[in-house]
Amino acid sequence: MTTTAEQPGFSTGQQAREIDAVVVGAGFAGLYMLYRLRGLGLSVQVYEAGDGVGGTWYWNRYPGARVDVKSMYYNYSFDPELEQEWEWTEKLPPQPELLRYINHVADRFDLRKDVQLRTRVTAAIYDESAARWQITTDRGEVVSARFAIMATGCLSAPKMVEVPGIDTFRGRSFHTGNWPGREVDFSGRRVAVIGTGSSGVQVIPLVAEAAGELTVFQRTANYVLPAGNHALDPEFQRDIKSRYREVRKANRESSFGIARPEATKGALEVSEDQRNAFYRKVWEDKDSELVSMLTGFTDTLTDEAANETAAQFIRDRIAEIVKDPAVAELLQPTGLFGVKRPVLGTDYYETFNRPNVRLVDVSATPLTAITESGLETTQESFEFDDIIYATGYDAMTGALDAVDIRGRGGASLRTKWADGPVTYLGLAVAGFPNLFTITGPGSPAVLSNMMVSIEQHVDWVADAIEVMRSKGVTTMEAEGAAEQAWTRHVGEAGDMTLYPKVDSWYVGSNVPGKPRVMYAYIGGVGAFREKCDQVAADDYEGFTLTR
Ligand code: N01
Repeated sequence: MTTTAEQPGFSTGQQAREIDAVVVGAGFAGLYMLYRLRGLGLSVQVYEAGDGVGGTWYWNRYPGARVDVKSMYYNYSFDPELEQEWEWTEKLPPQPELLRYINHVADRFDLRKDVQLRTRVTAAIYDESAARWQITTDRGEVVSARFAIMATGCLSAPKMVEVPGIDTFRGRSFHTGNWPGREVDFSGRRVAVIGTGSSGVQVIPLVAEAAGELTVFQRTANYVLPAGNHALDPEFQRDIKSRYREVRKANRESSFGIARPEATKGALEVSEDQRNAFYRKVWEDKDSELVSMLTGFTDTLTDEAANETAAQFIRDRIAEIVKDPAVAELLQPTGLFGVKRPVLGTDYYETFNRPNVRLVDVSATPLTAITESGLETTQESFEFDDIIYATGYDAMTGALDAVDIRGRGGASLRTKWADGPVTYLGLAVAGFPNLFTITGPGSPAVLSNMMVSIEQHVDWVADAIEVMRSKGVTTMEAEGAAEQAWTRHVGEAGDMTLYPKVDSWYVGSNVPGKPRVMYAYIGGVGAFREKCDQVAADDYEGFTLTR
């Protein structure tokens, strides 16, 4: 909209590049934020570093990349026609289909005209006298916006290995989270994959099929459950579409953003046979969810002995699949199940039966260097044509830390978060008025179906901006006490579970020097939504609104 004096607190539209809102990132979050803000009549500029929209599904173009939440639940719910007209083809859609979907959304709602691609936001500086954000890009542009909305993604700042020599390697190097947009041919080549998280588990079987030799460098074995992916049954798709409102509501009110039958008993309250029958059903059922194994009993995520029953069931399956007992043993995780991100795989363990695949345990013999011709561990030198880094992300805070964000008094967000992120509801930060983080640290985000969390956060922010406008409010800012209390609550909720007991990116331990705290809120998307709605209903309790 062209902002006018009748709408107090908004730009007058007289200065070039004075706009209402900047949105950083054009993934699922950024595009929906644009859609909502445009619906309110705001002038919006979206900046996106990639040369296409899609966020995660633009960058993760590696072979085998696919989402591990069912297609029917991993899509936008905001437009009833969109959700009816789009036909999903698989239970777990592959990256190209997801990218087609998000491009379809961009075209269908004419979103591209406000998205500037190939542009990275480098700084966001708050100008207190004007109550506006000065946003600078790597193209040297500066815009002034009333609102700065960071839709930068939770897993979008790739992390490399911490050994010297990465730039010296003369072969081809890839990071799964920054994969080229062309097909990469591995036929007959000697390939290394470092990392066995979700990305490694997806890429390894497909590279193994093509490569001459594949060497997998594993530091921590992962619990990998069968994905059970299959072509989507048209009847199932029709059924969900016929009752989508009810399905969406149930997902929104659930814990993980995927409605599940409520568990009533602990794993140790039933007999071993009953327990194992449940685990086997989940393992074999092609309609299982990523969270099925976690949600069958009340205590899998809170009680070590209960957790161990699921862990042992999976170890036993690994031993059945992998023929070489020494390799099987290396692939069997020893830690807790499910509190490091659970992983779905297709033919993952079977891949280690192939004659061209070797597993190297880099917990026993750590990587020491990347060399011109390959890499070295404490025990051996390896030569490769290609190295694939499936080494993950500086999660939750990495993409925000990459921007120089300065609030009141020039205070830096990086400095404020030096001991771990402090936010109110993962949405806002004291000292940073009118800056919102979509699925920011301290929100359920990565501990949920991301689509449910993204839509909830975007809707909350858009609704708040609408209320501000109707009441003539210029700035909305989290109060220090509210964010301290919320951040404490996020930590305490984590402490009631087994999550903090395990090294993982959920607690920041994958990045050397990163503060060890709980980066996401485990209280569940249903409870979190209620809290956010309550805050709004109570005149934005915990926020200071300035006229
Ligand atoms: O990253 P990760 P990812 N030396 O951090 C290893 C989402 N996702 O990209 O476990 C040796 O999980 C590291 O070892 P360790 C999903 O939320 C979803 O796989 O730290 N190894 C680990 O094995 C997921 O959780 C989908 O000991 C090193 C691996 O690299 C998140 O993204 C698909 C090392 C990193 O695993 C991140 O997944 C893909 C070193 N120096 C991703 N540094 C789906 O929807 C790291 N490692 C299916």
